[in-house]
Amino acid sequence: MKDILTAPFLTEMARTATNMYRLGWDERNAGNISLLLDEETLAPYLDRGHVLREIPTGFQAPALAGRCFLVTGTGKYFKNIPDDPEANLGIFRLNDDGDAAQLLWGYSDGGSFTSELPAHLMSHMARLQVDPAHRVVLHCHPDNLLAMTFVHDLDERAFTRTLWRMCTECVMVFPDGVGVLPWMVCGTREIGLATAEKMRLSRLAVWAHHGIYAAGASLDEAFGLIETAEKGAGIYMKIAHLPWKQAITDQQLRQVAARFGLKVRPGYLD
Ligand code: 2HA
Ligand code: ZN
Repeated sequence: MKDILTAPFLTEMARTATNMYRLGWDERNAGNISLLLDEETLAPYLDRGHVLREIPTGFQAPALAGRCFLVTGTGKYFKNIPDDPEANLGIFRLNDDGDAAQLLWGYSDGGSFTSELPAHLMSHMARLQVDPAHRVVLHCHPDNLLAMTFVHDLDERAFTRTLWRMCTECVMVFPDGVGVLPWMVCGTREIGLATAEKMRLSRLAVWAHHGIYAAGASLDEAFGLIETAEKGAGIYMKIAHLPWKQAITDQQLRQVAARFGLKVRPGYLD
């Protein structure tokens, strides 16, 4: 077996968490990441039959039975991941009933997966239905997106359109828009279901007064989605209270969509 600490999926996870921490998106134990690992990716590093312990998840995810995930640990700090990946991260196989994690590596101090596992696994299920290349779910607490949920309408069409108008790249990076949930108790099955429902239509879901979820085929894609939405939210928070002299128009957004062949969320530019 190869040394798992050299596995690209592990080093990239640590690098992503570090970048998120440095950007201020993951204070203390904030945020969580889950990465769906294909069998051939994992095989050189771990024996899927060697289970260290089994941790019930408290909910059913039958569509993901037998699949393997790399997931951040509950209560762990993103800033510490590069120094001790084995304590702060875990790799598990979801059992055949899809309701328990069979730990294969990590959580070495007796820990467990993130408290937000329901939102992660339910989002993975929703995204895989619409995108077979889907692999990653990211959650974090970026300042400007959070701030925006206090001063902007939470209607997701309005929220999306505002972000699109804040910089030209926004509609290009997330033409599928941003889902928005009202404030809900985090870590629950309910918020997991509501997040997954949003993820059917867009790869971004904002949790009002809490943070954001992103999904993608890679860590870079999910990270880039949040980075771009947070950029838009930052511009908004800088200018929302100032008189505007000019702005990007709907007609200009439609021109961008036509030029780059974007599949813009239906009804959002009409
Ligand atoms: O894991 O961000 O939403 C800490 C959180 C909970
Ligand atoms: Zn959170």
